[in-house]
Amino acid sequence: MNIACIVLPTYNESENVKILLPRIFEQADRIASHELHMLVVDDNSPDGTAGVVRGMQARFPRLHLITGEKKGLGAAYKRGFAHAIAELDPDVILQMDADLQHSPELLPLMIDLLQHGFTFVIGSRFIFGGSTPDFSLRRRTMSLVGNWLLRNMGGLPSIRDCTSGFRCIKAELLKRCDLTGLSTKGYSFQSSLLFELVRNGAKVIEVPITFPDRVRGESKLSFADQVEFLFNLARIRFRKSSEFTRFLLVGASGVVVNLGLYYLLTRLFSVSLEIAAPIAIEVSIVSNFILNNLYTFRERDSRNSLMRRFLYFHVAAGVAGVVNYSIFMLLVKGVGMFDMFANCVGIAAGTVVNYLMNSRITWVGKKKDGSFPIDRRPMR
Ligand SMILES: Nc1nc2c(ncn2[C@@H]2O[C@H](COP(=O)(O)OP(=O)(O)OP(=O)(O)O)[C@@H](O)[C@H]2O)c(=O)[nH]1
Ligand SMILES: [Mg+2]
Repeated sequence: MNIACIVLPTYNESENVKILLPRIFEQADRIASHELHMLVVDDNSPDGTAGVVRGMQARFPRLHLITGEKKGLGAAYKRGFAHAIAELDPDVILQMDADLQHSPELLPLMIDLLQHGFTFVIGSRFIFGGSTPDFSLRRRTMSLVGNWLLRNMGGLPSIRDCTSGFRCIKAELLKRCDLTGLSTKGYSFQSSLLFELVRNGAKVIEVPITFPDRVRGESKLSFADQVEFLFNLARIRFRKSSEFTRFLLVGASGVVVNLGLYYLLTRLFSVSLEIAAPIAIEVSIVSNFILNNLYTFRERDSRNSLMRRFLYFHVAAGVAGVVNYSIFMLLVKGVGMFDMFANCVGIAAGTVVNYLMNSRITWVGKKKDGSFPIDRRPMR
């Protein structure tokens, strides 16, 4: 019989696993198509979670355990997936939290949906019927904003819950994915994995879930995880975008043009710096435009005329400059960040805004071969 394996990462969940594991195995009889196995990936929890799991293995022969060093949720999942695939050869792999926030009663439905043509089922808090009854306004807002960013920046317009940790995946789809480069932290791992699955052709369906607060044990998601999530967003988006790589190269050439011309004008032609600087800026914008048109977006069949593209490119450069400056000031004055570091963050944010405006407005359109650029791809 085919095997479905739940990979369950745990850190200090001894109280929860005592209750959760029997509830999960109760569902096994309701799953006719698969033999249900469970792999607990415990990171040497100081509260003795692994010992509790070992104590239950005699009662549940399909309960497996691996232990290791704590390196983050994503690292635990990567180890768990690799172990499950190598040792159990399942055809379905599930992700679930150990803190009773995910209801085991949904497992049969999720596995069943894979028998109907879907390859990736998401337990979703944000579709009709799903809910987060105990979320504070702050957490609900952060979750919705995070998901909105992922959908809109990442080109996943139709997935409502991109960070859910309750998922059911066809093993052959997961095996096609390259997990090595994915982030190792909580939210970032979940969203990076989702992108990788979609990129590898996942047929996605979301089912509504209720996500109550955890009652026992402590949440492991920190503020740092949330900050990393934002950085990771840009990383996911641009990881495999050759257009973005070319855009960065052109941007770098613009810096050389700007500095070189400024040097020539001020040093060789004795032009005052008030005049030399704007000339250098405008010439570098024009040279960037020409290169982006001929090189970066050469595969695009842009809907806009050359004149309009030229105009929009200037607007994008202006907006990016304002974003760069605003973030720089906010970080230096508001947060007290070291100015050189704040400037780097400002430049990075300005570059991303600049790229997205040019990709989505200036050179908007399908590629010449009829395919969609990565950030305009429809989902289903
Ligand atoms: N093995 C392992 N498991 C982890 C690690 N971090 C979190 N987990 C587990 O991952 C699951 C989700 O973590 P939580 O802290 O509950 O995250 P969350 O459910 O999004 O957040 P809360 O709603 O605040 O609980 C739980 O089962 C944790 O025990 C880790 O570093 N290693
Ligand atoms: Mg939790």
